[in-house]
This record gives sequence, C-alpha cells and structure tokens, in this order.
Amino acid sequence: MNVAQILAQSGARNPGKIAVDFEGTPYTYAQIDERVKRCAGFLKQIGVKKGDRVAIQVPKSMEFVYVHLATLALGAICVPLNTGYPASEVQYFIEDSGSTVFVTYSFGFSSVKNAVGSIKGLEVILLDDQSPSGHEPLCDHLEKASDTDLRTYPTEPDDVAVLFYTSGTTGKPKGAMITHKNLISNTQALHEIWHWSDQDVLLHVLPLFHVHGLAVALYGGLYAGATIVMHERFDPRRTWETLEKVPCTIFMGVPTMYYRMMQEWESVQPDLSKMRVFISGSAPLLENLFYRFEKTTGFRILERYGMTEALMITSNPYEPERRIPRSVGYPLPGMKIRIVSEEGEDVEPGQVGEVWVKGNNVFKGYWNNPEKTSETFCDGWLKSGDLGYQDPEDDLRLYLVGRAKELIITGGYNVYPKEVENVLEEHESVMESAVVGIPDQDYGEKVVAAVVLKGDMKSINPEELIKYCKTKLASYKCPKMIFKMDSLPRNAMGKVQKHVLQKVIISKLEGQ
Ligand code: MLC
Repeated sequence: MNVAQILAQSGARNPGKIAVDFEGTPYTYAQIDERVKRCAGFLKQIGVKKGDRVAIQVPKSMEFVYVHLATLALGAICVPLNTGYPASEVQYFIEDSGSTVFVTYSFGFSSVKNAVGSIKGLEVILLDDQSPSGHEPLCDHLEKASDTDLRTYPTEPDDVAVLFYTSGTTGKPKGAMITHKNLISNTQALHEIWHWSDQDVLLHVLPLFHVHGLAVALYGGLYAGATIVMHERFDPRRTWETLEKVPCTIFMGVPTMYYRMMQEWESVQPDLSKMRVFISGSAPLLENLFYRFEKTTGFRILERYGMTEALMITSNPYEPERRIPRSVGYPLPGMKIRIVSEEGEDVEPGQVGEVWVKGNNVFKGYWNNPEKTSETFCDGWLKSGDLGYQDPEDDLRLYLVGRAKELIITGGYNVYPKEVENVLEEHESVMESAVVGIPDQDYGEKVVAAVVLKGDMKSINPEELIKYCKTKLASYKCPKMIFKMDSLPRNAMGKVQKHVLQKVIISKLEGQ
C-alpha cells in the first residue's frame, strides 16, 4: 500500500488528460508520471532509500509535486517545509527529522545556507542550480529521459509517508507522522462524500506544504482523474476570474480566502454556472460569512473539520440544504468521534466537551517524541484539543465551540502562543511576555503580544521587537502588534490570565 502508487494508477486511466495546469502550462497525467519516475531515479541514485527523510522547501511548483511523489514512491518520508520559515526554523526541522536530503532552490538556499550547511550527512539538492556537492540542477534531470522505473513502492500501510511539522503547545514544533494508510483512507473518504469525478476541474490556490493543499486538494484531484488549475499564490480577484473563465467545478479555501473573495465580488460578478461546490476548512467559518457568501453567490459553502494529526475528521453533507453554518457535520467514513469531559467520561449529547477522534485518518504519533504522543492519545483516541457538542436532534451533528488548548488559528495557520513567547523572552530587553489571539475580520484571529520590558531596556519599540521575531519565526507566527505593559494580569496562583489580557488589548484597540 503506497499512496503515490495509488495516485499513479488513477492517472494511468487517462494518461493523455491534463492533470495540472500550472500558471498556464498544462501537464498531462503521463508527463507528470514520467517526471516523478525520473525524480525517483535521481533520489535513488543519490542514495535515498526506504524510511529516509527528504526535506523540501521550494515555492509552489510542479517540482514540489514530483519530489513529493517520488520520495513516497521510494518508501522514503517527505518533510514539506513552509517557504516562509527562517533559517533557524529550517535548521531545527532538518535536524529534528534527521533528514539526509534537503531539496531547495538557489534563492531560498542563500538565506539558510549558514544554518544548514554544517549539518552532518545532509545532501543539499537545488532545483535550479548545481548542488554544493556537484549534482546537476534537479530541474535539468527531470527533463531528461531515463529507461528504468525505479519506483518500487516498498511500503506497508502503517509506514510513515509525510512528517508535517505542527506548532507545539509547549514551544518547539513537532513532526506529525502521517502514514500511507492515513493518506489513502482520507483521499478515498473525501472522494466519496464530496462526489469527486474525472469531470471535475479544481482551482488550487492553497500552499502545497500543508495537509489542506496537499492531502485534501492535490490528492483529491489526482485520485479523481480530474484537472487541477494551480495558481502559485492566492489572489481573490484572479480566483473569481479563473473560476468563471476555465470554468471550474470545485474550489477549496480557508475562511480568510472567502472573506477576501467577498471583498472583490462586486468588481467581477463571475458566472459560476459550472461550479459544483465551494469547500472551507483549516479555521472556523463565521456564520455571517457563510450567509453573505450564500446571498451573493447562491452557494452554501461546505465546511469540513480536520487537523494535521487526523487529516479530515468530519464534513457537512454534500447536499446544499444539509450544509449548516457553525456545524462541521458528521464523521467521515472510517472515522469516529466522542465528546469527552475533563474527567475523560463521555458527556450527554448536547453537552460541550473535548472532541476525541479515532479511525483510519488518525496519525501514528509525533516523530521521536513518545512522551508527547502518549499525552495526545487516550486508549487509542486522539484528543483533538477542540471543544464541541453533538446535536441530539440532528443525528449527532458536530458543532465546535472553542479550544481546550491555547491555540491561535490565523488565516488557516496554527500558532501556539508558547512558541512565540519563547522567542520574545530570548530577546535581551524582554522580561516576560504573553501572546494571545484577538478577533480579526481578515485572518479570523491575529497574533498579538504583551511584553514587560527589563528596567533599563524600556526604550525598545514594538516595531523593533516584531522585526526581531521575524528573524526567528515564519512571519505568520509573529505578533502583528506588541503592547508594552508594566505587568501582566495574573491570578492568585501567579498564572497569566490570557482572557483578561485579551480583553485589555481589545479595549485598548477600541479606544484608539
Ligand atoms: C501570511 N501572513 C500571515 C498569514 N499569511 N499572517 C498571519 N496569518 C496568516 N495566515 C503574513 C505574511 O507573511 C506577510 O507578512 C503578511 O502576513 C501579509 O501577508 P498577506 O499578503 O496577507 O498574506 P497572503 O500571502 O495573502 O496569505 C494569506 C493567505 C495565507 C490566507 C492566502 O495565509 C494562506 O495561504 N493560508 C492558508 C494556510 C493553510 O493552507 N492552512 C492549512 C493548514 S492544514 P510580512 O511580515 O512579510 O508582511 C490544517 C488542517 C486542515 O489546518 O483541517 O486543513
């Protein structure tokens, strides 16, 4: 069982069909297969074997797709990295995963070279230039024919296919081990419930280095034998224009994208008569956005619920009249949920508790981190950290109402405050800090921080601190605003009261 093999088999049903149109250049299923094959040959030649980790940090491109699928086809493990990660984060991901190959591009490599150049045993491969150890640019290799197909797909269902790094509750990000079985069952379940077919045309505007853009959107389209129109970056106006012009049948986005698309609707007013479904996930879709979108476009957005550690968990039904705002629907085929009290007991239907998840899509644990893995599971159930309830009047339909863990979701990216606080507190002028999320129309929530500065360092301004954070963290994790305070609000036990801090910051902003 190997997900790359299953996707290759789907593509082989109609090899001459356009699988991906990347920024106006079409690639058939056969052309993609050919390049994945060559890429696998190259990786094998440089010594990649089953179980090895191959990190990849390249802009959204066809090369990302080839390297990703080729890595999996050899039974190796892909470690996709956000192109926004600064050098220190990239170094951590490569070292923590024990990657032996790092595929990148010359511009990106120039800024991480010092940090990763000294990692022992790491082979750097550049897409567009000769590698430090003298290999030809990978792009050149992909264009040349090779006689033999070295893809052997030597994997078992529970073998790890991808390590997705997720922000950590206690600081450092952790590598979530996603298996071939997880990816295959997730793809097949979504294929069934969202009525994918080879007649579909997906507009793909998401990043490829996360579950949403990779395992939901890309895999969904390739498995269905559909055509995927790929944009390198999301642009709301262009999205509307493309949906009409191509025309497309299916679109997936995070709520920030739908919000920005609404801002551009008036100027385009596209004909959406070929569209079948708009799907949203990775962050809560606000009720007013759901209704505004419906009123404007006539479509009820289909909201689904997932997380990196469990891929997709629930989805609203495909039938538009059964799509309801605020609800994330019902468990997918192969998935089960429970709603559990703080004491670990099932609550009555209708009562709020933590959502626990079990099933084929649930990950294998955190890479090299048995402690965190065992904290995350209880009797085989994954503790999601999300709070919700099931409606007893509607077949136990799931509603999410909040989070048990401190987590900020900004524009579909997860940020744990601790990771940002650790970075702030490493700064010489900061005595202590607290990071919270505050509501934001565009991002849903945005990251803000309060800092107490050391007595002799009070002159540092917030902009300098934000700039400093950007040297240590991807910019989506960095506070958009930093407030200097004399002290942080604490309870009698000395614990920072984040909800009080949130209120203080919101009222400061309202007063501005
Ligand atoms: C970018 N920035 C963000 C941000 N995205 N800041 C906070 N939150 C975000 N989500 C930063 C940029 O780096 C930049 O910083 C500044 O904010 C302005 O950027 P922008 O022009 O607004 O960003 P843009 O490039 O347009 O990106 C917005 C976006 C993007 C919504 C298109 O964030 C995005 O693609 N989000 C999708 C994330 C996703 O795929 N999540 C899935 C996770 S999987 P500066 O400093 O350079 O100015 C998962 C499981 C599941 O959660 O269920 O799906």
